[in-house]
Amino acid sequence: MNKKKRVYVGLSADILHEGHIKILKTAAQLGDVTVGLLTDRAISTYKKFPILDYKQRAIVLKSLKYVKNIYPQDTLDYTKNLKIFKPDFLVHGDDWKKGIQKKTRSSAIKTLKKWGGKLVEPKYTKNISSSLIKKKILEIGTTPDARRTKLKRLIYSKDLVRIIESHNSLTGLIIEKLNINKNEKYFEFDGMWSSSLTDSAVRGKPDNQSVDYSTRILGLNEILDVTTKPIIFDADNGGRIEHIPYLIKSLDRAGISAAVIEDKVGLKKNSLFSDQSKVKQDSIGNFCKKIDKATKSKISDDFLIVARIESLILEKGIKDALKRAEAYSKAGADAILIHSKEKKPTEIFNFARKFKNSKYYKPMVAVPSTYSATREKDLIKEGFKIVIYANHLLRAAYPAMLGVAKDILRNQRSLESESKIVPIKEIINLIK
Ligand code: SPV
Ligand code: MG
Repeated sequence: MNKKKRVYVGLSADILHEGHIKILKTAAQLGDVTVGLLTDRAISTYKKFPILDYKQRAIVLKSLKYVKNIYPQDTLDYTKNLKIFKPDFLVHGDDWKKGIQKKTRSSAIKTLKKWGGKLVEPKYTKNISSSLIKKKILEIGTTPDARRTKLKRLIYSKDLVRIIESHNSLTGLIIEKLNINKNEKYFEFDGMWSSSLTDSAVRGKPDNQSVDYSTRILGLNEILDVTTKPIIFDADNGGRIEHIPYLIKSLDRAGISAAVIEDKVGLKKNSLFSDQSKVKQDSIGNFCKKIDKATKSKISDDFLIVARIESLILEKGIKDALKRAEAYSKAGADAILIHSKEKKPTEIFNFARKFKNSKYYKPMVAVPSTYSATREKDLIKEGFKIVIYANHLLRAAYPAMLGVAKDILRNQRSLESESKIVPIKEIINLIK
């Protein structure tokens, strides 16, 4: 056994299990082991976001007798780190011969060849994997602290945090569980938007704060019961300044990650209505006081206050939006949501280009409801950090329900609707 040999092992090691130990033991028998520890960003490109952050995972690994060094691996691809360490051996479980990591394996083999490095592939340990354990953890649930902090971690480690509206537990479960692989990349929704519009619509009420915060938070609790992903709460204009501390504390305590507060006053009207003539925007001074109050009401540092600017909705122009963004940022907002109801993203992109270079820059949030042709890659290019698909699951459900209800009326039976609805078995299996 030559202890001088260099051995490289790429790991996520979010939940350390016997499969990892087997690999590390094999690696340590070959030489000095450097673990290329995948960063949160690297992990998010091919599987679920890690429960433990990079630092926490590094501490655990460092204490193992098989591990000599730890080095960050910031892509799923090994090439960069292999070139740095030029290991004699790369050790990886043989599970990567199939699936999303197949290409990564081929490029690692090609790179190793350059200096005669060898790939060692211990047999994959069956019936144990982080993904399996995570599935079990989902069944147990999460803590408010772990859920709340996730949004901040996602903002730091992903190019774009992808959020979609959830108006009940069932939509929450879809968001929680759905993921796809496309072009060797992993895609999922990172969290949920608690929308005032859809929260009101499912209760048959207009989006004008007829549904009060307490009712909405009760609904949120049901979503919290069955999911672990972060939630962003649409707080409208936050209500009266005197009430803000109670709202923020309730949300924060429940494990919600952020509250979006918009700079409008008076009777609330949804921003996507074409007639905004009676809608008033708050003064900068007044709204800054609200932001300041909200910021000071946080219990946890990880809870984020997002200031939502309605200048473009109210046709006040980019200059006004920018002035407000800087003021709100100075007042303590953690992020800025710039809203628009244009068909094209031109105005929010013009805003973003300027705000990106401001010394008061904060992460920007986009809500592409009307400019839906805009791709996520373009939002990333313009510097947005969060995208919110604000109402899409309700908009999907409503026509589907209406169509089937109509068909049953027309046919006086439900047979003709069978092809449009899922078998009862699927619903039973969905919720076990
Ligand atoms: C919501 O979803 O309730 C929002 C976004 O606030 S919008 O409907 O575009 O105003
Ligand atoms: Mg709303």
